[in-house]
Amino acid sequence: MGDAIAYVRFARYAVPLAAPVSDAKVATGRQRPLSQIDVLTCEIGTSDGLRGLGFSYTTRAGTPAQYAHVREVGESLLGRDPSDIGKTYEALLWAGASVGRSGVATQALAAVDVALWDVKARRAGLPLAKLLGAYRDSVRVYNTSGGYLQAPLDEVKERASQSLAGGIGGIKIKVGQPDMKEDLRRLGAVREHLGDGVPLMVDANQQWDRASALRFGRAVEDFGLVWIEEPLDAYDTEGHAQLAAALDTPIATGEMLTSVAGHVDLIEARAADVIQPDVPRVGGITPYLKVAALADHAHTQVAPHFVMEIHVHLAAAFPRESWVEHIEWLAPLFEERMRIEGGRMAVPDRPGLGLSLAGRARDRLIDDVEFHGSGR
Ligand code: SMN
Ligand code: MG
Repeated sequence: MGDAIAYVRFARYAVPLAAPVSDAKVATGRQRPLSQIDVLTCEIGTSDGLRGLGFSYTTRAGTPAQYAHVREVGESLLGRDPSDIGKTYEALLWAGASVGRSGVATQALAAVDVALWDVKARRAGLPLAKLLGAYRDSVRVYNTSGGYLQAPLDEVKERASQSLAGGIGGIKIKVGQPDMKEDLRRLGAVREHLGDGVPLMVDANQQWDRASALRFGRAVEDFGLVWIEEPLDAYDTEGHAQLAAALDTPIATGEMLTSVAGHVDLIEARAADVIQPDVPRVGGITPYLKVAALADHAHTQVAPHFVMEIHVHLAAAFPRESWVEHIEWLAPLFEERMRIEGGRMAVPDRPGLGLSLAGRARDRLIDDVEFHGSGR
């Protein structure tokens, strides 16, 4: 007799940042500084006594809509075999077919999908990376959270030094300000501070036009950057392809895309050297694995965006070694801490994702709902 989903809880949390951060979207006046991350969690309990935890997130807006969506379609999880992830995902897609197969709808399903993968790996008694098939037991890790634009240069340098002293292997800083000279000044100073040997990336958060991106890219060819991230609008596939062909420095993008189809466009157009899918944004681990397989088939690198807690497993299970992104913002929600040493993040050796909700997460709770099966 198969196992069955007996309990589902959805909850939404607001996790404030220690201090607001600004990227280029703030510098160009398109967004306000980011002061919190909104998170949708999904907890699943099964009749075999297994548990699973998944989550999705948004910045600035969206989690209330995701929560409303799973409140409507989530009860239909009860009684389903938690091992049949693809079938269950499809059933939820059909239940919410009116709102489509991308964006808010599938970001909401991401929380469910991640929880189901967590159940599956826990049942096997394996870390998720091992269930999928790991190539390594740790992944190179770079820090982003110290390199935002509101931070004065001295603070960026200080945070970078702290990161490296704490075992982080690379540093990413934000660029894309209206005054490109200011970007180049900060980048030059950080490169000088770190020395040539430290892997360094920049992230323009989509704020250049094609000509500016090319100008910046040419100006920094000698910096040996690991990549230039989101130089252009996230949907400008052709512009990214032209830029990637024109520059030696690798181009990275993909964090904003909310469907497999969006990533297929990038991969087929050879628009990026490094594809950056994000499990919650792309709709879960199930669609992420499709993107990763297609990227690998096209000999393209994959460096997942944000949520290191999930992505360390997926990056460890990808044939080409790349990077995971160290951003500590979700730490208040979880009991466990990621282990970082020698420039690498260790894959947790606990079953599943190796995550549990911290008791103190209750302080960040906004709303929750539970569904209970009749029991068998
Ligand atoms: C970023 C965006 C959204 C959440 C976390 C981080 C950022 C990055 O653009 O790529 O680091
Ligand atoms: Mg980015």
